[in-house]
Amino acid sequence: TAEVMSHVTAHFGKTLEECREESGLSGEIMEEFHHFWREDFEVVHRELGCAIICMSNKFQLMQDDARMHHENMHDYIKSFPKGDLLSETMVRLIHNCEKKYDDIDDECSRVVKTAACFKKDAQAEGIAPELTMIEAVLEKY
Ligand code: BOM
Repeated sequence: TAEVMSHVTAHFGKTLEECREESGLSGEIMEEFHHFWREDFEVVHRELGCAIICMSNKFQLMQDDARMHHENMHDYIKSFPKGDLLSETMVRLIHNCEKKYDDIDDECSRVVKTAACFKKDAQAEGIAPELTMIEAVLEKY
């Protein structure tokens, strides 16, 4: 659900600042992580892919090959209120997108493509959060 996704985004997004340097993601490209969900934010920069890898590694959500760690991602989403309602859908959507870009060798480029695909599919499934929903839960984390 979009409500659960707002919690996941707020929590995951807290690690962005720790990952700015190594990913090279400037504030010009992305000011705050939850802007990921803005309709007018384009998920296209390679640096964002590098940042998502760095952020995911804070919670062991990726394997060594920068592909999703299914079990850990499942458990991570389930750790949020009503997370069990979202975990299976989210793992399925991400994995489906991951497969589409399997031929891209550069990890940061592959992850940003996968993330853009995931954003689009999450919007289509009605589980993309509104910015106001995320802002309402930011203070919890
Ligand atoms: O193959 C790489 C798999 C990783 C793709 C990442 C998709 C999601 C990243 C952007 C969206 C974030 C929203 C909430 C937190 C997800 C953990």
